[in-house]
Amino acid sequence: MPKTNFKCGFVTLAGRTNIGKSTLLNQIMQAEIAIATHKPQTTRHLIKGIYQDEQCQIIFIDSPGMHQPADQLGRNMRKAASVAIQETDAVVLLIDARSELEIGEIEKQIIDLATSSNKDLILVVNKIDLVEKTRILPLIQEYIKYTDFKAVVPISAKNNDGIDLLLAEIKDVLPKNSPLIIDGSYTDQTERILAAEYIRAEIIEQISEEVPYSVAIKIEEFNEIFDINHLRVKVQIHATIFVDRENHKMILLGKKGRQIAALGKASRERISEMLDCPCDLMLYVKVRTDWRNKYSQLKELGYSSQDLIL
Ligand SMILES: Nc1nc2c(ncn2[C@@H]2O[C@H](COP(=O)(O)OP(=O)(O)OP(=O)(O)O)[C@@H](O)[C@H]2O)c(=O)[nH]1
Ligand SMILES: [Mg+2]
Repeated sequence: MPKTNFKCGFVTLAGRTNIGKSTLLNQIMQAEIAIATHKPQTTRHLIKGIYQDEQCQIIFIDSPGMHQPADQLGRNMRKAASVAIQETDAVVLLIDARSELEIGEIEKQIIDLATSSNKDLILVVNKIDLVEKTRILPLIQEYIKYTDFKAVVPISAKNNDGIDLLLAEIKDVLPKNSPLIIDGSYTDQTERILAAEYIRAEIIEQISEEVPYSVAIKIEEFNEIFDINHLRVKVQIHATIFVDRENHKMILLGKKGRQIAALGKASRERISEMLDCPCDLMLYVKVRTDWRNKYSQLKELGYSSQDLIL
């Protein structure tokens, strides 16, 4: 059945790190498909969220925040973000409502990359809950002096404010197309990936300083147990947390293993809720020196530039 006026396309959420891209994606999808935390460089790979209504299908791509990379992992993350801007139909550039009244270097790079690849650009001023309304217009004026935006939308991703308007503006710029994804899925994030990401989110939230940046999670086992009616009654997960220094391992384990126990408990609750069934979670911690700069280890942990993009 051809849907002549149906619209469908790819939309990349771009912006500096910690600006609220993943929070916005989760809010649109009404599900935690991308972990969002108060610390920068949370998102490491491209994450698809597929929004669909009567008139359109929007394939959102949440990308790692643009930042100056400090290691090979960072360079791969930046490459993934650049590809996501170049290979999409439209780019939503998120900026912080609290920014100085000038365009930041990172924002310029994103705008230039999007315009040189002929992408439609939508400007989103996020975190408007944190500022006086009078601050927003002068900031927008700086941006529209620099380039043409198809639309400008102030939002609070956290408070779900302005998001309907943003969706309407996105629909406007999408090409006419039949739905590209027809299997009814709403994300490309599997339960295994989400389980690993929820463990990483707990580490980011519970542990301070640089430890979360040195962490990679590998799901070693994911065993589903079914009853005689084929209903899933339990999932047993074994996961290894890799760190790149011995003292980071000590911090993760904590005194008398208290820290790892707390991480296990919180992660298990979060994962059980996502799986909608009880789960047993075993966590192991291993040291792999400088894994963030070693190609073979980045590949094994799913962080080669190819893995981040696909
Ligand atoms: N007050 C307020 N906080 C927000 C808003 N949107 C996001 N945040 C907070 O900003 C922080 C970063 O949010 P993320 O969604 O992880 O940001 P991100 O752009 O995905 O960050 P990276 O993945 O590191 O690039 C979190 O603590 C969010 O709760 C908002 O509209 N208002
Ligand atoms: Mg993110």
